[in-house]
Amino acid sequence: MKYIPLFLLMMLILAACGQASEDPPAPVVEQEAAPAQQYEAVGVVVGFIAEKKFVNIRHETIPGFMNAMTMPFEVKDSTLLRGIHEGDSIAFRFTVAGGIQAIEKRE
Ligand SMILES: [Cu+2]
Repeated sequence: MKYIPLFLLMMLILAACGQASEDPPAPVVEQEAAPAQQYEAVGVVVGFIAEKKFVNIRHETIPGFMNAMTMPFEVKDSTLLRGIHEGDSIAFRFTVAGGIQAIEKRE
């Protein structure tokens, strides 16, 4: 009965293969960086801080981000604040890490 050991060996190999294939696949690492989430908001300019590197804004509720409040926002580039004055109603777009990316007066 020489075929029995061979049969058992085959079973062992198959079992080993089966075991290997049950290992969870290696996680796929997402290499593409997601673009930073941008938020749109409206508010009123309350003041400027540190040579217009920051603008204090009384902003309305920003859906999915925060309730209405007055807070300073960093500005990507102080030239964005040209023509923007205290008391202006504004619409602006920002990212959490990059600050205000665009700002404009509202009618
Ligand atoms: Cu806020």
